[in-house]
Amino acid sequence: MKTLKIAIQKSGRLNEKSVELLKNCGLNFENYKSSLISPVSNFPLEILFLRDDDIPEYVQDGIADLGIVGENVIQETEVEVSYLQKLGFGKCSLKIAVPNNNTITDINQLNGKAIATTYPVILGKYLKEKGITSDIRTISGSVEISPGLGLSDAICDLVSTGGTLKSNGLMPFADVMSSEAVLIGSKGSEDNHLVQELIQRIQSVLRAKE
Ligand code: PRT
Ligand code: ZN
Repeated sequence: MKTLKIAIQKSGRLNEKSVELLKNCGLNFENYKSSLISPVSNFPLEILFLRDDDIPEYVQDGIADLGIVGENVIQETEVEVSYLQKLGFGKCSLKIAVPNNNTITDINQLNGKAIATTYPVILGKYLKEKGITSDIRTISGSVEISPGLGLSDAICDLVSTGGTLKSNGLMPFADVMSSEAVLIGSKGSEDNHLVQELIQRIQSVLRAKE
């Protein structure tokens, strides 16, 4: 029987909940922070610990059969994978936010404005649908400080509590997408009976939490 591989985040916001979910599925494995791969002793499965950004491609390319990652990362990387199950954690929304003292009241006023983001693909599609042409500035982090530094007129970033926007003098202006952690699989992985078995275990863990 072929051993399956599931990719989860090595460290960060989704790591703990991903590990907890798999443990609650009755899977026995060591959660060594230093190892990149952990065998499961009671199921033909190996766990790969990766940067979240790499998970969609690993799954698309079949290096991992399954992955747990935020929908935002999947959409941004534009991979072809199967969505198998929403997991109910890692919830957040991708929002456009503007400085509190702004004069923007209508989304069309973003025309010609500079928007800083780490999500240029999703933001680009959203603006195109609305017929808006903005100057999308892709930066790799600390997006929230960019309006204050005069680098952009607005930002597009993930928001959960809203505390980060607030402490940077920004207010949410438009919802681009909502996201949560999902289980994804390589195309066709859903036909594998071990994958089916895991999905069923995950679904009963989720049901027990309701
Ligand atoms: O190292 P690696 O590349 O694996 O991790 P990462 O640093 O890229 O991601 P990480 O661990 O920060 O987030 C992993 C996933 O968690 C994201 O892709 C989302 O799907 C999900 N998630 C849920 C969030 C948030 N909530 C969130 N609030 N990801 C990031 N944030 C950040 C946001 O970017 C902003 O800087 O938190 C800040 C805002 O939080 P609030 O609570 O102040 O609104
Ligand atoms: Zn990342």
